[in-house]
Amino acid sequence: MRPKPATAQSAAAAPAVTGTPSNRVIVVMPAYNAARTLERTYRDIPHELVSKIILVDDVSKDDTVAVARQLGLDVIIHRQNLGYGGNQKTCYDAALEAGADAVVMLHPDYQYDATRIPALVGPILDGTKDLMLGSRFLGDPLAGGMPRWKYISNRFLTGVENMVFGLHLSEYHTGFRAYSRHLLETIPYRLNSNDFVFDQDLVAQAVACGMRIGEIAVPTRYFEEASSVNFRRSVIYGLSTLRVSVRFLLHRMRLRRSPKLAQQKPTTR
Ligand SMILES: Nc1nc2c(ncn2[C@@H]2O[C@H](COP(=O)(O)OP(=O)(O)O)[C@@H](O)[C@H]2O)c(=O)[nH]1
Ligand SMILES: [Mg+2]
Repeated sequence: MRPKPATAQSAAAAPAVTGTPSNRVIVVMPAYNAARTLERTYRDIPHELVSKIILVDDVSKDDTVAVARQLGLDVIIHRQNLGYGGNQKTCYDAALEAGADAVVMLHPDYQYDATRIPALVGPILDGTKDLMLGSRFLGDPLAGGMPRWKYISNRFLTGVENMVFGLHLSEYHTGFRAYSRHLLETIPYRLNSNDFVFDQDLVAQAVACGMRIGEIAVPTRYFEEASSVNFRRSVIYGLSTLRVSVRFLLHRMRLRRSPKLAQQKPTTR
């Protein structure tokens, strides 16, 4: 059947600027207490490239939801706080449901430079990559205010993960990422941790499922509202990251199969 030509009326009903239907870019924001930084983050998004912005609120104690609604975002509210990983599960379910071809995860705390979205998502849209990471370590993270102890632990964990995954990435601990629909439909991200280590679970799954991974340089920005992860949480995160690496090795060596690292049954695409 030939597509109906757009009428003036249907064109008027369409959102002002969207990605083309075959290149639907959806930005997801896992949010927790982001009221003070959300608008700034939103303003930097290249809206001409993005079809939809979905914010999932993890029971914030501030006005995150009110600000998000004022900005016209699609807002989903958790009934209880699930944590950073649990929040992302809702984000990706919603983005797939909304027909995303590429999904960008952007923290609403203004920590990452949203003007870099076109460079980040480009290799997904042209079909050359399935996972893109915005790396602060291709620039100068210390000059951007990254605390020295975070810098050192990031370097150490990245070295371990490069060895285990057989890759040469400059960092795995960025919260600025883009995914292809194919990746999100293939890896069982619902089985991942609800905590911060979700991001590392996801990279291990991407490698185990043969996804193509790339990175671009992004600036580092640290300031008061940009990070809630204190030393104790970081130690837990570091140990959990090492556990992800061990699980991956055991799976690869066929010593202990992990359901997390197996592909999902393909859905109809
Ligand atoms: N701390 C925390 N952050 C959450 C939660 N759900 C979603 N987030 C979001 O996750 C992002 C990362 O958290 P953040 O404290 O900035 O971590 P860091 O920048 O890696 O030190 C923020 O943008 C939060 O808005 C949650 O339950 N707890
Ligand atoms: Mg942050």
